[in-house]
Amino acid sequence: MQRTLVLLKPDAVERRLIGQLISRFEAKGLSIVAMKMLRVTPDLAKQHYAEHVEKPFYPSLESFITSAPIVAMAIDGLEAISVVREMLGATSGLKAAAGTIRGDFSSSRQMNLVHASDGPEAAKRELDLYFTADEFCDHTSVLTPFLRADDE
Ligand code: FUP
Repeated sequence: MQRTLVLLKPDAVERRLIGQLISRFEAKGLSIVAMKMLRVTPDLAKQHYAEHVEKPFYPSLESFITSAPIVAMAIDGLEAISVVREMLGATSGLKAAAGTIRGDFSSSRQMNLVHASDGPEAAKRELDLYFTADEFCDHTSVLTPFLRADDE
């Protein structure tokens, strides 16, 4: 079982897509175990995108990610980190495969709607940026026996 951080970015909120996007993760059988709406500050943006802060595109990226509220979620599931990344598709909506979130809803490299952690270390670091330990609502759905076999 893995836990990953998912952000529905300002474009998702402004375009009124958060319901459709959350539905995709629910339909897949993943579990949302924490969720909040917040405004990313420039300071949080610099922490979140630490690896990109020195890059030429960073000022534009920070301007975008702080431009409107976001929805942050912690999502649990088997292999959740790679499963969610596959659901997002390639970084640019212009390159992302049809059927992925970015492929279906985005035509941009920057306004690509959703962020998700790209590995276990990033997931831990990013979850700590957005949530405190008492904000995770761990639970086992009564539907679990219909979502996967005991030995999966
Ligand atoms: P991803 O892991 O798919 O979110 O993509 P990256 O970590 O490579 O990039 C982080 C964010 O920077 C992406 F959401 C897109 C954005 N970006 C730009 O805005 N301009 C660029 O030239 C490259 C990335």
